[in-house]
Amino acid sequence: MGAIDYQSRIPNNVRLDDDKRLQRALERWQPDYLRWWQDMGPDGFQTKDVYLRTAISADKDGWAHFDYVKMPDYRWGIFLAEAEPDRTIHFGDHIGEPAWQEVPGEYRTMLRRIIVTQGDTEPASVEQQRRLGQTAPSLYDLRNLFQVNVEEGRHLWAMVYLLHSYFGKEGRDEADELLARRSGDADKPRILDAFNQPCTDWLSFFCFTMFADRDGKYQLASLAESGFDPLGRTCRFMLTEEAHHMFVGDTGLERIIRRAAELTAQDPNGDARALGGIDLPTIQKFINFWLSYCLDLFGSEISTNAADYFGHSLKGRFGEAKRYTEHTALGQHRTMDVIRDGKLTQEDVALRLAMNEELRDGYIDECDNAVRRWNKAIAEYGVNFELTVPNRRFHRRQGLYSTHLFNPQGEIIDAATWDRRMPDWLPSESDKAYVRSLMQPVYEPGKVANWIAPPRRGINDQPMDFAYVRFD
Ligand code: BYC
Ligand code: FE
Ligand code: FE
Repeated sequence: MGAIDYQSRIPNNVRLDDDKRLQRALERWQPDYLRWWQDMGPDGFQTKDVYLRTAISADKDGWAHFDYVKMPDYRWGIFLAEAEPDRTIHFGDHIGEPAWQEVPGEYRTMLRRIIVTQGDTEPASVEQQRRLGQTAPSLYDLRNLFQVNVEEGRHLWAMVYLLHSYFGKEGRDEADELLARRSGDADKPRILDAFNQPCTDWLSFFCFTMFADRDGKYQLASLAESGFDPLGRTCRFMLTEEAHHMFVGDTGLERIIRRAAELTAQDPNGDARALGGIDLPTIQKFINFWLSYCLDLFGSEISTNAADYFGHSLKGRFGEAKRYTEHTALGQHRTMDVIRDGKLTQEDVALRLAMNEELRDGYIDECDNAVRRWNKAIAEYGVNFELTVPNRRFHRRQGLYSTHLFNPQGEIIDAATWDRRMPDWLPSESDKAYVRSLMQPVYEPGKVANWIAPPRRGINDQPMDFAYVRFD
């Protein structure tokens, strides 16, 4: 399996040549995809050489090859992780049955919905980020943006492959719709809220790749456990690409935070803005905004959809095979904070109904760890400020907590308090305008904008002053 066929019009490791019908269907979709990329992909830069990695094998080691590529020439294709022989289903009601190689009829609609939801986020993120190239803080960052963009494009291909292969006419129609919805569009928006929010500055970009791509990691990991084997294998390979997206977000935020701390320490009044940086309180507000939208991406705390996905062996928990010993989740409960008569109280919820919340737990732990690391960096500069992860109930638009107002500590507050304190918690128009005012492109090799620290090392062991994007 491993090796990828690059001779075909659509690179793949799924023997596309052997299935002419499927190949023709995908080849019909390909020009529509390329038109979408030209219209909605990165604005400008399409004729520039970008130092990109391309998958050359789906093996765990040595799968990536780095070279200059013009983005429209990127070889978007279909790569699945290697099949495990004789794989059986390992969770839910179908434990012990051979993994499905075809879609079980009774779960067709449900699976299609999961795949469409996942697929929809990929082009959405490219649309959200399409103008960021014009204000990149360095060539290194510009290249990372485009790497993330082409790979999100490939993730769309991954889901379209599943729709075309396993869902017939309906699947092909859904694949067309994935190119028709538009992030933020009033009439044809993307499916999930976080993917309709504008992402027009680099602080937002790094928050997005830190927090939204990390939701991607958790969702893909739970789908990688799926009893529907082609979905599992598709998601396993996507996860190898996802690691870099989160690296971009995590290190990008860390670099902004370091620079903020450094400038705070340098300025006599401790004001990073006075020295052209982004101040730590503003960074906190951007974190609050994006993290709360990304917590929504896990769905309702109590969800019959989630219970069905798990019960039907379609979507497992994070690390289901490796980290759990009991795989039915029956007869078990978890305690959940719920609101009764306007007050928070705890109730026991059947574990299957709480699967979204279980997934959210691991995600929040990872965010906590990152913030602890960032706080260490701040302390290194002798600056007395600690970033925090807002409570999971803060600023929610979906789920149990969306019906009430909460402060970042997770306490219920009234509307007057919310209105008064909101400017301290979420980016105000003037915060956004300030951050936007800093967004001036730096395209000289080795140079970095003033509001962000340089990266620790280059991409693929290249030096920092390497021409990650060529402008000639
Ligand atoms: N916004 O039972 P509920 C990524 C809807 S990121 C708007 O709470 P469920 C990436 C829901 O659709 C990973 N609507 O939710 C990152 C339902 O609507 P209907 C993406 C929302 O189904 C960066 C209703 O509320 N992957 O890959 O248990 C760059 C009640 O549903 C939202 C996936 O999402 C929201 N946030 O769970 C690029 C995996 N949340 O049907 C890419 C596939 C819920 O009542 N998706 N609703 O009208 C799923 O597994 C589930 O659909 C969800 C929601 C976890 C999203
Ligand atoms: Fe993705
Ligand atoms: Fe991603």
